Amino acid sequence: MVEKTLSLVKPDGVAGNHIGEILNLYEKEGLKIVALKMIKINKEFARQHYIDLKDKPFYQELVDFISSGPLVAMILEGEDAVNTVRRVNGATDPKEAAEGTIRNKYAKGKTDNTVHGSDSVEHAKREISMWFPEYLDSYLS
Ligand code: YYY
Ligand code: MG
Repeated sequence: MVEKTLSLVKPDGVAGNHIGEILNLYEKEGLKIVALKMIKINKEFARQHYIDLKDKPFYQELVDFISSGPLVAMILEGEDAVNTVRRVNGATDPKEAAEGTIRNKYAKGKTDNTVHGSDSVEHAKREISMWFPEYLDSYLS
């Protein structure tokens, strides 16, 4: 099924000059970048993005990290986009990320792991409406 998903190049990926390579990896998989922006989010927005993890011991550290500097947010569209992005991103812990995945190449740790990808079509819809309200207004209404 053709789906949309949300991907983030997290602050470590931006600081490390990996934006171009990451976009290239997604495009090489046949995914279309249909919306794209660089922003720095505040802590309240970060808490909302990761609300499902609010009871985890690493929640505060995660919120601090994702709001620590500019990041790149995008909507990717394509066949099986949710799973495709998660496969290209690699496992959450870079030590477990397969060869050639973004996290294998660039991620330093479990928190500063370079990229985010929505984990389901349902969550992708929620995340897209949070990160790209203007996209929903202009393209999908
Ligand atoms: O979807 P994914 O990003 O691969 O992992 P999640 O389990 O949704 O966790 C979100 C985010 O939380 C992860 O990308 C890094 C951070 N995190 C962490 O800092 N420490 C952990 N033990 C697990 C996850
Ligand atoms: Mg997740």
